[in-house]
Parts: sequence; C-alpha cells; structure tokens
Amino acid sequence: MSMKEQLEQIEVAAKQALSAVADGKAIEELRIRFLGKKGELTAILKQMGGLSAEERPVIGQLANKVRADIEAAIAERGSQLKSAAEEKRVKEETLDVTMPGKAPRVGKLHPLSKTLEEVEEIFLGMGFEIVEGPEVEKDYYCFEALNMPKHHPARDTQDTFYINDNVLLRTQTSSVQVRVMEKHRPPIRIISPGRVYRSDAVDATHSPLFHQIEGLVIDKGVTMADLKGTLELLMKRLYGEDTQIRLRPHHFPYTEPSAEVDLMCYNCHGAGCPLCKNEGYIELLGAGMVHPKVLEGCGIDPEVYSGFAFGIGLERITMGNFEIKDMRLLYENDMRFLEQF
Ligand code: 2U9
Repeated sequence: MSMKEQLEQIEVAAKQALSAVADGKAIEELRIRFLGKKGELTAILKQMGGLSAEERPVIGQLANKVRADIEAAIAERGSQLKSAAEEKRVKEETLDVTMPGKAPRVGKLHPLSKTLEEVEEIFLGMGFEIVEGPEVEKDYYCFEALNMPKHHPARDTQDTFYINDNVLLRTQTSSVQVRVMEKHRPPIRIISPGRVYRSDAVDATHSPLFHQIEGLVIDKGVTMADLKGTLELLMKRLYGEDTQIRLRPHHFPYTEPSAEVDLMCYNCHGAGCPLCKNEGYIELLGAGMVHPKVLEGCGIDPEVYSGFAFGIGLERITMGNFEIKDMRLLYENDMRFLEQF
C-alpha cells in the first residue's frame, strides 16, 4: 500500500476507533496509539525517506492534514463525551420539587420529665428553689446526717449500692437537702429532684434506678399545718381543686412526727374501687417534721427553727397519672410506648 493510502487508511481507522471509546482514558490511549511518538502515524512517516523529492512535500502536507483531522476528531469526541456525562449528571440530579417533604421527627418529653416539670412548676410558684447534688455520695449525707447512725438497718447492702465503706450511690435526694442546710441559714425552701439508687431487682414496680423529688422547708414557726397545706396545694394543682389528702401516722428516722400521705382516689373519690384497691385513697408520698437531731447536725438550732420535709417517688406519680402498669416501660426507650405521651 502506498504512503498516501496508508495515511488515508489511518484517518479512517482512528475515526472508527473513536466512535467506540466511552471515556477520557480510552481517548488518551487512542491518541497515543495513533499520534504518539511510537504511534501508527509516526511509523508511516518513517517511510518518508524512500520518497522522491517531488512526492515528499505532498505526502508531508497530507500527513499534517491527517494528524490535524485525527486531533480534531479526538477533541470532538472528548467534548461529546463530556457533554453526555454532564447531561447524565443533570438528569440524575434532577430534583423533583413536587415530591412530598420529609417531615423532621418532632421529639416529645418523656412522661417522667413531663411529671417532674409539672411538679417543679408548682413548687417554683410557691417560692421554692430547685437544688441538685451529687449522685455518688458520702454515706454521711445519706445516713448519719439523717439520724441513721452506723449499723442502722437502712444501711444494709441489700438496700444500698456501696462503692466503698464511705461512698455509695445515693438512696434518696435528702443528701442534697443536708448539704444545703450545712451551707445556708434558714429560711430554706427547696425541692431536690433527681436519680436515686436502691439495690432492688427489676420488676413491674421496682427498679435499681428511680427518681425522687424531696422537699424541705426550714424557718421559724413552721408546723405540721404548713406541711399539710403545702402538700394539699400540690395535690390540688396536680389532680384538681376537689382533691383531698389524708395523713397517716408513720415513722422515718429523719422526721418526727412522720406521716404517709394518701391522695383521695381520683377514680372513686373515696368510695373504693379496683384502682385504689378499695381503699378509697392512694398512698403517694411520705413526709414529716424534720427531726431535731437532723437540724442540730447541720448547725441549725431546733429551739429557734423548725421545718418539714417530704419525699415523692417520681415513677409512682407518673405511673398513676398516665396509667402505666409496668415501671420498666419508662426505661426501655421503646418509641411505640413513648409516642403515646
Ligand atoms: C432532710 C430531712 C428529712 C424526706 C422524706 C420521705 C418522708 C419519704 C419516700 C417517698 C417515696 C422515698 O422515693 S421514695 O421511695 N420518702 O417517704 N422522705 S420524709 O425527709 C427529709 C429529707 C431531708 C434534711
């Protein structure tokens, strides 16, 4: 085949090969194959030496034209592929504005948080302050300062998580109240909500971790009447104006006198029903006048000051308010349960 035919043939071959390439890498390989230093065009040009003086300029011109045509074809093919890729990208990225939006999930307060906020609001309205304190606590603040000296049965490890002889997980938030009484002089009017820990097996009504709200008022001339009035107002705010409470004598080491406080059953209003186990009342919290030894232990003179305290189990009132039968439901984070509140 003459050089002229070879050059014409290589242009056809290059254009045919270009129509089959699919990406920039293949185009570059093709450019090197045809136009590279060791490419097919160079191989043909090596035969220039065998041409006559008249043929050489003609073939040289043809060779330059072939090179230019192949380069133009490569450039054309490259921009075709580029615009095709761009078109594909735009098509794929098409945003269908008519698609329905993805509504963000709206969070909700946990039932325990709802109840706690409601109780806190009521006490804030009565001029109480909310105080928090450490959950890992010295046993002094959980026992000794609350008139439960060493060897008191409440200290038994079956009830309390000890970290060592003097450090434990607090069993009630009274420890926070003691710390306040040590640091501040009366009048004191606080509630201390928070987690407390008891060494109990988990079941429908027990959990090793649960929550308490304790209250403490210390001032001059505080009496049981103040205690009853405060708790009555709390219950009326929680359960309605016609709510009634009753106090039953009880014993706590840290209060004297002590009382269990019952709420008139909001279902039968005292007549007795399955909800209140026919008692007509539901036991809801404990309370009493702060024991003089507890006041003295914090440097508060019981001859000058008196006070009352109470303790509410947050799970207990939450389960009552929302008719939750199993305490474990409060801790399992099952959205099917929590979405109901
Ligand atoms: C100080 C002095 C006295 C707090 C009180 C109770 C009665 C009580 C329980 C209710 C349900 C604990 O969560 S529960 O199991 N609490 O019955 N708590 S009087 O008395 C105090 C607190 C602090 C300085």
